[in-house]
Amino acid sequence: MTRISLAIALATALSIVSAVGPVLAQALPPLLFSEMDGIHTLDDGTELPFWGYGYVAENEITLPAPVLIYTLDQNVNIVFTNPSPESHTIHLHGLDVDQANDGVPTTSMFIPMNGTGSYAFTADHEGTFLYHCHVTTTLHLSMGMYGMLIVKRPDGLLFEGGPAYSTDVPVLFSDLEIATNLDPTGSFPFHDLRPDYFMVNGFSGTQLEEPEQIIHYSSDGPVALRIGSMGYSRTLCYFPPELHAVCHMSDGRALSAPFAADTLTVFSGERFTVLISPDPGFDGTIEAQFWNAPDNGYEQSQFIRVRDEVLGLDEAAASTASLHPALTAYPNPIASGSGVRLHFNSPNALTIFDASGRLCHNAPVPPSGLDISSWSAGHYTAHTSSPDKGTTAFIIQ
Ligand SMILES: [Cu+2]
Repeated sequence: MTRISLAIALATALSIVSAVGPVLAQALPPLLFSEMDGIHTLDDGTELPFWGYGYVAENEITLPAPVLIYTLDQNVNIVFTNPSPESHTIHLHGLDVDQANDGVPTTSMFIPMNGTGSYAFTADHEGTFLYHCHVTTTLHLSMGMYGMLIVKRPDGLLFEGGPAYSTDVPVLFSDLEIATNLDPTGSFPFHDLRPDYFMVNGFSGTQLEEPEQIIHYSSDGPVALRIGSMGYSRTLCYFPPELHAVCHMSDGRALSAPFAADTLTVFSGERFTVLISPDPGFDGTIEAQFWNAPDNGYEQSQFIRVRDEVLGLDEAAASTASLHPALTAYPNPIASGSGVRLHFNSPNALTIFDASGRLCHNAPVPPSGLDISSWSAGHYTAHTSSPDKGTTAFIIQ
């Protein structure tokens, strides 16, 4: 591919990517630098120090780092300078690069203070990948040195012989522990790290309701969610049935059998590519539940809004339930005692009966879902109050 055609292909890919969703613009060429003096503002106004990467051209580090987007078979050379007071690297997580360019410092190189290095590789597999610093990894990762890397095909297919789609939206989960970021030189047992903040692309709470964080979709085709985690928490995603979510790729490879996903568990370092084909007029959320690693306890949920672009940036649908009166439970079936919570696509009160006709629930279901951990295995039916009068069945296994 000539330099000009490559530039056109990249520009086309980037304009597609930037059409919707939380995407950071890509500067070319990818000259990256790192610093250790970032300040990240959280949803509650808290400002926490972080370490990170940024584009040299923008002279600013971000949390997470810029999304790096390459085209399949592109020869990539990431030039990385480090004016910060400690050594850092760029580890290309999940990419099959050679050892010298892998960013594991002891087997490739450190980039010391005021040093510059480069990481060269051919982007020979399409998929969703990550990058992060590999120096004292637990600490440098906790401090914020991570980002997403996407390799796209120029033909608009997700992978060779795979489905076509319209747009890419990165969805990177991560978390922050206040104590670590305030005192990175303190001694923290990382196996017991208990994050205080849980983020999607660096944002949480009402920040995710900002127009630029909302995934706007059109009738052009499915949206590819590039899901990854760089957090210490386990993240459990809930996809409402109106999204018709199908997981096609895992850890940078196509799945031999795509599966319809109403839930997806994402551990640190994992990546999934999920296509969503939302119903027209949909305006709802994907819930991301964060569960801590030390005792697998539920911590918090973040909500990623998905909205039909015909509804505009600020105009919410009057009611998703009125647009989609068919009541649905998700996930369904659901495992008892799994800690997973049951959701419904209705804000109305529900009455739920078990197979013997016993009343099990009669109230609205909270946005965090219904705790069914103490419910017996079996078949249940749920009925909405007016105005929908919808009914659905679900199974607890
Ligand atoms: Cu580092």
